[in-house]
Amino acid sequence: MFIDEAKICLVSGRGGDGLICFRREKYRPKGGPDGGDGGRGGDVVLKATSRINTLLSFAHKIHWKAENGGHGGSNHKRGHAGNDLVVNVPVGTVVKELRTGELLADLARPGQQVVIAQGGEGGRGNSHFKSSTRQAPRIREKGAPGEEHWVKLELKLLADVGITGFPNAGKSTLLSKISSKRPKIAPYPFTTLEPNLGVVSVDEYTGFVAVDIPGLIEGAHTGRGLGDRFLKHIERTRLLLHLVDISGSEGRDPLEDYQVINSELKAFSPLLAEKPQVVVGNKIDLMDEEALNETCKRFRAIGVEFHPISAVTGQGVRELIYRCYEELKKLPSSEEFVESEPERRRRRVYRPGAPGTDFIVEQEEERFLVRGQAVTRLSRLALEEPDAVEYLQEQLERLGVFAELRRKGAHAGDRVALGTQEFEYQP
Ligand SMILES: Nc1nc2c(ncn2[C@@H]2O[C@H](COP(=O)(O)OP(=O)(O)OP(=O)(O)O)[C@@H](O)[C@H]2O)c(=O)[nH]1
Ligand SMILES: [Mg+2]
Repeated sequence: MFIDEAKICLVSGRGGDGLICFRREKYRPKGGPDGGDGGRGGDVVLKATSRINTLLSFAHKIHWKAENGGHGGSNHKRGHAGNDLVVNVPVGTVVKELRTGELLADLARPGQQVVIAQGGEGGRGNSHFKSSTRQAPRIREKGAPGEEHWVKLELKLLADVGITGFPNAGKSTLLSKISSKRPKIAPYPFTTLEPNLGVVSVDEYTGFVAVDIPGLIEGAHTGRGLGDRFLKHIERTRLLLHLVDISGSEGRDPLEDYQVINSELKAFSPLLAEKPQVVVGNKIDLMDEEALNETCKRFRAIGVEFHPISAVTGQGVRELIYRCYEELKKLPSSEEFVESEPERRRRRVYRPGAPGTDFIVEQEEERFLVRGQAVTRLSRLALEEPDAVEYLQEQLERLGVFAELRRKGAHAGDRVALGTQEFEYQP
């Protein structure tokens, strides 16, 4: 089955915890602190590959998690870094934040990759907390939790030419004539339910990719028929092949059909409305010379010169292929179609953190919330040791958090939340 949308949850690894440990040496009973740091958690990376072309693998597997970092060891030994999880997606995958719809990445080239969930930092071991006043600190940090992101993947197929038109116009018939693709063809509307890609060869060495999408009808942009769900697949094509059944075999007027499709394209996106078109009149085998001339004249009156073909007999089809190829040559080659060198550089999705470089205090019902870069680290202190509690108090005092709490009207005994920690305010 062709799957072009998926909703998945990506979770990076959590950082390993720091360790409290002291050096043991013969003849030196009181060694210094040597607890190592936890390792970083693994990132979750989405990477575009041309080896797959559907999002099928995400239909049943929703949760993807990278490895956690290892805990710190004695003798300053750092925990091992968690392995990154590299998730392959087809080229043309667009990644959006599920909740907000915000665009996170557009993986249009093979090899392109992006870090969606960054691994948690490892916690520091007690060797970092030694000071003149604290020779044997029993202080350590826990690893930062991994990030969890629900994202929506959308696949936009990459093709040079998009074939569009009413149902039954003969789009699939044409694709089967010009490529080795054999889509289903039938004399009823909406035969095609999912996009079909076909490679069209112009000569021995050159070719282009065409995509046949389900037919459009008037009101498709409001959801009529199969709606405009598939139009996104031709948004990225460079050229539209607008196929019109000019024989009137469906009892409709070809000129009207042509205009209806154009207004549907326009209603969907200005990008589609402005895309260059080759207008093609199909089913000329059902018409006599006179009827064909008549229709040509009517189109010409609105400034449109269509290319006459019969997708069934093949009349005019070869010329059409050359015509499309010539048009494509004139258009800027969009880099999406260039199999570029795999891009090894990783882009990271940046999300705004708590504002400023320091901290903010907010009152929330019964408690005060302290957030900000300056205090994130502190929120990871393992408070099971009195040393750590003391250290936390010193640091909060030093940063001015206590002063800010006082200013905000905190009283002795009020609850203060710092990350996942909660403690009582004692001025
Ligand atoms: N006589 C004649 N019939 C054609 C021609 N092209 C297509 N047809 C017929 O028109 C009918 C519809 O063709 P399809 O290729 O399935 O049309 P489509 O545009 O893909 O239709 P949907 O997938 O439903 O949107 C079939 O019965 C085809 O045999 C043509 O050039 N001449
Ligand atoms: Mg079809």
